[in-house]
Amino acid sequence: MNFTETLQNLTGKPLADCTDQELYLALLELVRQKSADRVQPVTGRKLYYISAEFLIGKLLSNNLINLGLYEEARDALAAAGKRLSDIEEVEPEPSLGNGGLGRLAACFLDSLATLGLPGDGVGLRYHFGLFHQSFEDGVQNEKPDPWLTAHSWAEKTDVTYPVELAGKEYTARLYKLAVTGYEGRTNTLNLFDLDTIDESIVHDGIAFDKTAIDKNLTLFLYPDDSDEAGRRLRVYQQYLMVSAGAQLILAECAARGCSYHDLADYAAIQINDTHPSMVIPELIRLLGEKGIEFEEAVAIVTKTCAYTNHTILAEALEKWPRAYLDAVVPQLMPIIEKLDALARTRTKDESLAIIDKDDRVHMAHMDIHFTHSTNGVAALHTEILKNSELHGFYELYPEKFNNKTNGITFRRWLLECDPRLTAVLEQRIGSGFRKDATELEKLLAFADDETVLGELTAVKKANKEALADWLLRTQKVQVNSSALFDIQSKRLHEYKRQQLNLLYLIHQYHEIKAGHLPAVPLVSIFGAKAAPAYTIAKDIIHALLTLSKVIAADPEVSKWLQVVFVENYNVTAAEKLIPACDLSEQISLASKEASGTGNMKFMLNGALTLGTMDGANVEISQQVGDENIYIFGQTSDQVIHRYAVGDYDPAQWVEGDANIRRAIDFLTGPEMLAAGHTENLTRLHDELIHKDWFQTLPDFNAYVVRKGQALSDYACDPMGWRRKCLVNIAKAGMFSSDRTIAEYDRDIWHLGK
Ligand code: OAK
Repeated sequence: MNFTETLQNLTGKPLADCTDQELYLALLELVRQKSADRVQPVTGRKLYYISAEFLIGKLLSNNLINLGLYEEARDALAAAGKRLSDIEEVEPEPSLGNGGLGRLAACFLDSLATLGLPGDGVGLRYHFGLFHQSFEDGVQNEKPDPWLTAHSWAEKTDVTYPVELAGKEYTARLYKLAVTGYEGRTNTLNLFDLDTIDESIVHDGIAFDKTAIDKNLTLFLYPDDSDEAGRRLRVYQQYLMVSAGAQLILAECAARGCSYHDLADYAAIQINDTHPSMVIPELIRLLGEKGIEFEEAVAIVTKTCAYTNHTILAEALEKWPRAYLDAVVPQLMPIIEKLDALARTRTKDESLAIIDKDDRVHMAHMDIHFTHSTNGVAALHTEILKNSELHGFYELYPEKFNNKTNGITFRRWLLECDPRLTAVLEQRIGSGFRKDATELEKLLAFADDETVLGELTAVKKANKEALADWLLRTQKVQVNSSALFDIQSKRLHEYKRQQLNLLYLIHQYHEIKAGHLPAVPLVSIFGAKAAPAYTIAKDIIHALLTLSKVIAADPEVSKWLQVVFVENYNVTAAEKLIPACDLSEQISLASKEASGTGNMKFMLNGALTLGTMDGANVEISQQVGDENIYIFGQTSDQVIHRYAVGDYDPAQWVEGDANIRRAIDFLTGPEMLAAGHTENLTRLHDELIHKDWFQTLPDFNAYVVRKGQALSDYACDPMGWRRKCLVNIAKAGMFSSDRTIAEYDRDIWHLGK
C-alpha cells in the first residue's frame, strides 16, 4: 500500500475530499501506529526525567520527520491539492512550558529517543498550559490556552495512583504521549491529571478559585503565586507530579524484576530544577512502605537521583515555608526533618541546611545533599555555582558537581523550522549532520565560496519574506523584509534586559531625528510573555508597544526603524522567527543567564549573536571566534564584583551621561505619554533610575557601539557578513542536544546498562 492509500484508508474517502481537520486526524492516527512499532523493551537502567514543564510544541511535523514520513506525506497531500503547512495549523500547540527549562526537556526527550536510549518524561497534563497572551490597549492580557481536544497526542490510560494532599485522597490518572526519535526508538512522556478538573471555574481571563483543589489542580502551569493560596497550589501541583511519578517508577521497575533495594540498577531519575524535588522524600516514604529502612532508602534514592540547576537567581530557588508543607504534605515533613538532621551531621555550616532558622525548606539544598550529581547547564554557570552560589556545597561534595552545557534538537530547530537551509546544507555537505551534528563543520570548506554564500543569502531572504507574510497574516503588521531583522525572543525578565534593547531603540529614534541615519533600516522584533504578577516586566512590554506606536506614527523615523512585538510567543512563533533572523539579541546581564538555548537556535539558523559574555554565549564565542560574534558589556566577574561592593547607583549614570538621560527621560516624555499609560511608563522610568537591579545602564554605551558595528558590517560588507553566518552554522554542532544527552548518559545515567 502506498502512502496515499494508507492515509485514504484512515480517512475513508479520497484525500482531495477531506477537510484539513480530517487529514490532521488521519495523520495523527498514522503517526501513532508507526510510533507504536518503534517501542522497544527496556533492559537495565531507564531514565525518568521529571519536570514541571515540557514545552513540546506542535508534534505532527516533528513526528513525521522523525519517522521518515515527512516528504511522503507532503507529496501525497500535494497530489490531492492540499498543503501540509495548512494541516499543521489545525494542530493546537500544547503550551506545557514557559521557557528554556521546558523546551530543553522537550529537546532532551527527542535526543534520548534518537540515540536509542530508554528515557521517559514525567510531568503534568495542564489543561490550559501557561496562558495565551494578547495585547489590548498596549497591555498584556492573559487568557486560557486550551490545547486538549477529543483527539490529542496524549492518550488516556487506565492507570491511576492515589495521591494524598492535605490529608485527602485524590486519584492521579496517567496519560501517555509517544516520543519517537529520529530513526530511533519510541519513549513515553507520562503526564498526570485528575479526572475532576473543571475548566468552567476559570473566569475573567485566568482567574479561578485557588482553593478548589479537585477542580483547579492542573488547570495552569505556574498559577499566579503572588498570594499564599497560589503558592500553596504550586506545592499541591508539585506533589501530585512527584507522588504519581514515584509510584509509576516503582511499579515499572518492580514489573521488570526490581526488588526496590536495587532500584538504582533499574532507574535514573533526573530532577529538573527544584519543582520536582519532593520526589526525594516521597521515594523514601514509599520505600519505607515497602519495608526499607530510612538509612538504606536514603542511600538508594541518592544513588538513583540527580539534580540539574537552571538558575542562579535567588528568587527562583524555591524555599517553601514549612507551614505550607505541614499543611499540604504532612506525610513528607517527618522525612524532610530527618533529612535535615542527617545533612547537619555532614556539615556545621547553617547556610547548607535544608530547614533554615526561619523554618523555610530549601529544595535545592535537599537536592544537593541527597542526589549523587548536581549539574549546571553551561560552563560559566557551573563555575559560578561552584565558586559562589553553591560554593559551600562544592566544598562539601566536590565530586557531585559537573557541567552539562545545554543543547537543542536539530530535527526541530533546523530540519523542521528551516527546510530551505537544510536543503542547501544537504546539497553541499550531505545529510550526515542530521544524526552527527559535528558534520556541519564540513561547511567551513565553503567559507570563501561566493556561490554558497549567495545561496545562504537567498535562504535568509526567503525566510524573511515568509516571516513578513506570517506577521501580516497573524499580527496584522507589515514589515520591510529588506531591513535587518533583529530579534529578541525569550521570557520577559529584567535580567534578560529587554529594557536595554528598549533604551537602544529610543536612542536610535533620537539619532534618526537628528539626521544621524543608521547604516541599514532595522526591524526590531520581540516575543515574550511576562509572568502575570510581574509588574515591571509588563511595564517593559507596555513601553515597547508604546514606542512601536510612536515610531510608526513618525514617517521620518519609521523609514529606518520599526518595532514589532509578536503576540503569544510560543514554539510555533519561534519556528517562524528564528530562521528569519539576522541579528540575535542575547543581552542578559553577565552571570545571570544560566545558559540560554535561543542563542543556539539562532546561531544554527545563520544569525549572528549580539551578546554579553553570559551563559552559553561564552561557549558560542569560543566556537566561532571573536570575529564572528558581537560581544559587549561587563564580564561576569565585573558584575559579581559590583554586586559585592554594593555601591551601584543608576542615578549617577543617568546624571553623567547625556545619551542615557535622553533615552530614559523619553519614557515619560510627551510623545510616549500621549501614546501610552502614564502609570506604567512612570513606574518603569523610576525603576531604571532608582534601582536598575540588572545594571542596564553601565552596559548601555557598549551596546550602542557594538550594535552600530553589526549594522554597518551588515550594510557595508554583505559577503563578509554572510561568511560569518556560515561559520556560525558550521560551528553549531556542539550545541546539539544529542551531544548533551550523550554526556548526561556517560557521566550520570548509564542507561540500558
Ligand atoms: C524556570 C523556572 C525555574 C528555574 C529556572 C527556569 C528556567 O527556565 N531556566 C532556564 O533554563 C534554561 C535551560 O537550562 C537555560 O537555558 C536558561 O538560561 C534558564 O534561564
